[in-house]
Amino acid sequence: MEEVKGTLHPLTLVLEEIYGIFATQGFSIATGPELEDEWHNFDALNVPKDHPARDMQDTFFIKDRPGFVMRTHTSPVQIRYMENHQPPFAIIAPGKVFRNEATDSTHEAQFHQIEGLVVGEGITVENLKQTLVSFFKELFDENTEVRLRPSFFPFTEPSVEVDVKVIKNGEVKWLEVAGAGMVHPHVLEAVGYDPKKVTGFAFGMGVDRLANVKFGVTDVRYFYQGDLRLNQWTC
Ligand code: 2U9
Repeated sequence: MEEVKGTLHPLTLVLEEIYGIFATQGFSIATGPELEDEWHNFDALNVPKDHPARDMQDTFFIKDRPGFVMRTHTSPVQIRYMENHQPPFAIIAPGKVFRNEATDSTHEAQFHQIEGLVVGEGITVENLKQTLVSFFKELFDENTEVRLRPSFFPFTEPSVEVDVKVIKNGEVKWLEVAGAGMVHPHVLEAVGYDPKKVTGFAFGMGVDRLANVKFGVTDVRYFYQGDLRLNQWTC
């Protein structure tokens, strides 16, 4: 029988590479609970009570624990961090997140995110842009071009969507790889900071999606099926 050698999971490989890149930029790693209260997951992040993300169709609510949800992003980790630390700081928050939605090749009910948060005096959108450009050049290659497009998120203002340019079979394609923005003043106020004194930027990206792009895995669901054929993409 052919010998099958194990490797680290593609998500682990991508995550470890990402940690390395952000470590050289001075970020430390913060983690937190997967079961969250609605205040840390939504209210503190300026997500309105009637926002569709709070709908039963999008979020896993916990029957036995009213007021608790499976976190829909790793942003509550950063709310908890800010409750216990004063600026300046630079952190990344990696981890599993949960969405109550139908699955297909680009969507899973659980996936991994990595978010980043930098808060201090005089932090600007230029700092955000430079951080993301350096990051994607390091993760993909030095010639990677990065494009920011205006967008909207409740927790950032202004907000942008981040695309990287890839050339596949001679064809130019812009792929969306992250969302980002300047932290909304309401979010800074929610943790007791004074938005007149400090500003911050934040970004978020789907790790499964980055692993797709990096290794050419065509379906995010493969990451959770324990199929050893995943090896062929990463060896
Ligand atoms: C705090 C304040 C703001 C994190 C951000 C995004 C934009 C974003 C998506 C990317 C793909 C989620 O995995 S995904 O579906 N994320 O577009 N995330 S800004 O903003 C924060 C985080 C924490 C305290």
